[in-house]
Amino acid sequence: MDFLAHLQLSSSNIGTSTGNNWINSTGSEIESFSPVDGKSIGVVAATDEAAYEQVMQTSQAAFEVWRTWPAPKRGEIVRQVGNALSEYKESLGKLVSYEMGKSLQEGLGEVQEMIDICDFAVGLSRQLYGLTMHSERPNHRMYEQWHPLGIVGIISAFNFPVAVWSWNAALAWVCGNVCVWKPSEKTPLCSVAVQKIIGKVFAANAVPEGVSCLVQGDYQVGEWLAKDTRIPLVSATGSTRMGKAVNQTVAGRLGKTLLELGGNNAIIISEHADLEMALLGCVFGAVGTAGQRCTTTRRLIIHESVYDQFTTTLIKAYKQLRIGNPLDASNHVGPLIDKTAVAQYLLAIDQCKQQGGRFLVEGKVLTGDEAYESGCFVQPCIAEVENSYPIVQHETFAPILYVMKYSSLAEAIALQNGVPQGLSSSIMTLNMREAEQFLAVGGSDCGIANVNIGTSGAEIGGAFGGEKETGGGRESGSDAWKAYMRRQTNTINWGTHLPLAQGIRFDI
Ligand code: UN1
Repeated sequence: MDFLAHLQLSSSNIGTSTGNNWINSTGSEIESFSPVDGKSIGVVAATDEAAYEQVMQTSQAAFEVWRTWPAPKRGEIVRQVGNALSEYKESLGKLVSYEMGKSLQEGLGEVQEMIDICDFAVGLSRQLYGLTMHSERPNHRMYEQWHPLGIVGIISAFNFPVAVWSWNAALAWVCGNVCVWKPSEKTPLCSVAVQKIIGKVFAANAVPEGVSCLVQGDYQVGEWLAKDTRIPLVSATGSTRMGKAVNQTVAGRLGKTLLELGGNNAIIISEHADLEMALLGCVFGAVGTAGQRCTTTRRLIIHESVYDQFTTTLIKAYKQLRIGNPLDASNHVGPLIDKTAVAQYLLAIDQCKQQGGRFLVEGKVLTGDEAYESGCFVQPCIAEVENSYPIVQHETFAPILYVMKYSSLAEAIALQNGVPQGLSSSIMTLNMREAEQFLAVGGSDCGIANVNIGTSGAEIGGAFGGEKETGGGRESGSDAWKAYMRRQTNTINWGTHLPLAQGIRFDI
């Protein structure tokens, strides 16, 4: 495991940091076990209240300085962060794969996503544009400008232990904010490794201590962030249940949230689809990251005329999947994150059967091979269902793919939309009218709607997020940066009179 040494990780790590200072904490030990081999990778201490307070005070002071740095200068720091991540791409990708369990290809892809968002943020640092307006009054000028918010709290999930944080941090920083990151307690070492990489860049550029902070812990530390009135924006990625709790707490103090929660993403396979291409998109979407992306393909809605043909090839493809150590590049699928996730997978399969589901590829926990010793490897499975089954309406973070038939496109779209979540969606079709109908008003109700592409694997350049129980937030590309800033409208009178708007007369 030379990547651990390269990333300066040891068996015991301090987990709380304000950049280059690592703060001792008496919080309980969080031990990170690899789902790949079940071995302990290392421990970090959870952040206790005193360490949290130190982090908050340091980041508050850092904001006063950082916000005065010109945005392109902040962008220059982010450019260097991107370069440093490129240097460490191999090691960090391996750590992501080893601590989280996704395939090495996907681990490397996750680090690439961090590098990409840094590039994007560098450009953005010269483009935080406001509009100018025409005043109704003579000799007046109106415009709007964007100011940073302050401390951005970032709560990230285990499934993208580094990339989703970087979408938030890279944008937040160029906008002039400072960040306090609480990673998932299931993947603390990825966050420590990233913080160390950043720390070097920050030290070389005399970035104030506190611009990038790290705290560790479970939902309780998340609650501290949600309650803390010093944090104007909390960006949270995770389950809908977690997001609702964060949202209620932050809304209770009229703070802002940016939520990226559960998905229940479907691909519609039309009778006009290129079925070979569709197959690849469906399989990668369903089994990539072992079904633990929020963009994972959970449902296939297949036209009745191609249903038998498509499910037959799908079953064949599932039989060819190589499941095993994700660091071995020849494997397609790694383990689930832990045994709790395995239990949830088994429970969902049980419930699916009870509710009437018929399995085309049976699910099971894999055993009998040394490679499966951690107990976290499961067989990706496929079940024929009705969309209305409670289990199909629910996001189970595991490789369980539900398939169903449709006869008209309107019906397919209704099925696609007929779940509480609204993150990602796709249609596989070569028929232009169908594609456009899927994208038009009355089509997909999701934040992401693709044509001839699966539901996962979005590029950083677009705004990422979804509707309904997905939480409504938008991160990453497009104009998602606006969530990290406050808008100020300025009206300037450069004339010699004080005319009032709306023609009101007020003479004294
Ligand atoms: C997530 O699962 O939380 O679109 C994020 C994708 C990735 C990001 C997923 N770029 O699948």
